[in-house]
Amino acid sequence: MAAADGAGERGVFIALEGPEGSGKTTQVGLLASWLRDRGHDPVLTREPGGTAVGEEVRRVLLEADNVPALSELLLILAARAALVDEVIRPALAAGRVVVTDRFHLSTLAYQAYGRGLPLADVTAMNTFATGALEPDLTIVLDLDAAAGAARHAAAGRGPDRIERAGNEFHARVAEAYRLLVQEDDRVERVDASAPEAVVHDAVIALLTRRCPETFSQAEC
Ligand code: T5A
Repeated sequence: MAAADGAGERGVFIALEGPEGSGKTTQVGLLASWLRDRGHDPVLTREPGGTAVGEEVRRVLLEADNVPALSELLLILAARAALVDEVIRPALAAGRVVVTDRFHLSTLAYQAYGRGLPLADVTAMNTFATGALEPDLTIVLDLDAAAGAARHAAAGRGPDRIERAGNEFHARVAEAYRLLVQEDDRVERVDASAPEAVVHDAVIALLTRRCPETFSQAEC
């Protein structure tokens, strides 16, 4: 298998991305079942989170009253550095499939396009935090911000600090994802307004097309 960071033979790294309520957690679960049915033993993780440090950072990010934008970025990258070091790189080195619920595209969408931090600085700091590790394939679940918020409301889920950032902020985030899909050929879009099973089929179609060696016959 090809290594996105030039580290040699390794597993496959998949990121699911998208705005609030776009169905990432749901699709990670469906994808994990699909992978297990085919004999894989995937490593599943989420951001921020996935390590002891990361879960503490997640609590601060989602629950603290006031987190300045630059502090928010640095906290997210602190959590990501731990996740990459403790979970993702070891799993890839062991040849595992790693599926993460959010990764660096979230930081570009939320902290650069959403909060207004300089894109070049956010990109450079992310590269430093991850040692330039990037997913082999990122799938953006594309959904309008209002539709995602409506799903949360329907599920009776109260908003966390970032979800309370306002309609304009979340519209910028959703639009940023659409832009980011166009800028990187390792990023693909799926229409997340479709029913869960239809979205799942689209995710699998992308995986088998983009990573056929692992998921059907040829290479990622
Ligand atoms: N953050 C994170 C940053 O600002 N920068 C970063 O770099 C990173 C990594 C994380 C927060 O941190 C921010 C972004 C976030 O604000 P979180 O709780 O993990 O917080 O937030 P989300 O990742 O957005 O998780 P959500 O639970 O809000 O959304 P999901 O996972 O996209 O959606 P899911 O699967 O939980 O589904 C939401 C609801 O919709 C239903 C589900 O049943 C559920 O009720 N649903 C569907 N309904 C209809 N049709 C479908 N296709 C559906 N799929 C799911």
